[in-house]
Amino acid sequence: MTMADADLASLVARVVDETPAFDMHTHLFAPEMGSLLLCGADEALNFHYLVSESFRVHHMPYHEFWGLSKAQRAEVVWNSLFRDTSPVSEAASGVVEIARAMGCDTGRLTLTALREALSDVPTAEYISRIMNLANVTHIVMTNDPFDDQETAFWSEMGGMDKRFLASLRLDKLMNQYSSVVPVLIAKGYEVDESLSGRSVVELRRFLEDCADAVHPLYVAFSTADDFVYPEPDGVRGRILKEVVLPFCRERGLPLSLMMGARRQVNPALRAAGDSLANAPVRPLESLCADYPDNRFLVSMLARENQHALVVAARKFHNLMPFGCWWFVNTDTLVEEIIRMRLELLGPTFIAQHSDARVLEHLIYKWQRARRVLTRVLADKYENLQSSGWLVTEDVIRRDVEQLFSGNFRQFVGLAESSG
Ligand code: HDL
Ligand code: ZN
Repeated sequence: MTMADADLASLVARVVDETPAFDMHTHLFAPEMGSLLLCGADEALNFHYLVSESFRVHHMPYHEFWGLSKAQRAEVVWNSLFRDTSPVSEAASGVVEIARAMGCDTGRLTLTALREALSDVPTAEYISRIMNLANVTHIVMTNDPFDDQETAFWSEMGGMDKRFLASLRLDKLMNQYSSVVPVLIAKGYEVDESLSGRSVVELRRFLEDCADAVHPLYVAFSTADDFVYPEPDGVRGRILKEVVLPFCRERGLPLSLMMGARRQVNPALRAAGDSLANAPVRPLESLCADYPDNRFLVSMLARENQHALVVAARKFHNLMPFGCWWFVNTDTLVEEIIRMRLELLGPTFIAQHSDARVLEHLIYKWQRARRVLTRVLADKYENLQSSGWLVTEDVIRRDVEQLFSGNFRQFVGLAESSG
């Protein structure tokens, strides 16, 4: 029995809202990792997306802005984006959505009210409150083996909040190898810049030791538009071929390639200084073809690359597109990307990740993702139903569960029952 379009749309909305998400890429950390887990109004207003947008309003000299305290910078951002202009950007409107979800009167929102409504201390209860509001069951961290502040906690990872899971992020190893050689040597690994002698064996041991410490769900690194494969003589190409790919295959870990991030275009903006690049997809196709027993989680930063990525995923089932990353995580582009993927892949990809840097980001990033996915899925199911296909609540729930968690869990080999 077919449903009226309006009934179908509200059913899709309810199922999408009710379906928990597995947030497979964030910059959040387990509460046991202390100040690494950011939360509260001042952290939210110091989010680098807002910092860069605020400079377009206040035009302060960079050194003057960075010379302020975090609270003072939050005030500058607040005045620029919420007092002197309207918070219509993705990141600024997200703060309003966070405030509303946390009980503020957003019709007359003030910085004081926002500071009172959010907590600067990520207690277990506060974390649960935020995760429940976002309907997120698990959070995958971005774990950098070359960040001493973070690795200081690695020996205690086993006893941490089980909702926080690890990924092993290798940007420095893959993109700045010569700079980490002395660090690796100091850690007791016999490596050199030319990858001679025992370097390959020792880099493999380094990865094994990292994985034994954090038990990552996947390994990841980002590239700009410079990713070349095969690159038999290049350092990154050799580390990829001789160390990372065999390590991932034998350990059963997908490799996540996050392509098109051009770092520090404006260093004066610090974390906000990165931009994007139009990255080639052909090297990725060759990689997937040459390594059918490796699995690749891929997100691309440039809008221009999204279509080619989806078509590549049609060619290689060991390629799993994920999320709408960073500069394409806007309503317009998320809708475009989700439609493109559904129309070319069906519900066989990972719909979204939050990339949250501040705990409360989970609220608006997932609220936003659910709103767009509801719009797109309702449209697709209406089309299906108009062709006589039976669309039921069970069918919708199965598809949304796959998009929000199942496709990721199956791709990384995580059993459904693991919490
Ligand atoms: O490289 C990455 O994982 C990116 O997500 C960067 O961390 C970026 O600064 C970011 O936070 N994007 O949302
Ligand atoms: Zn990220």
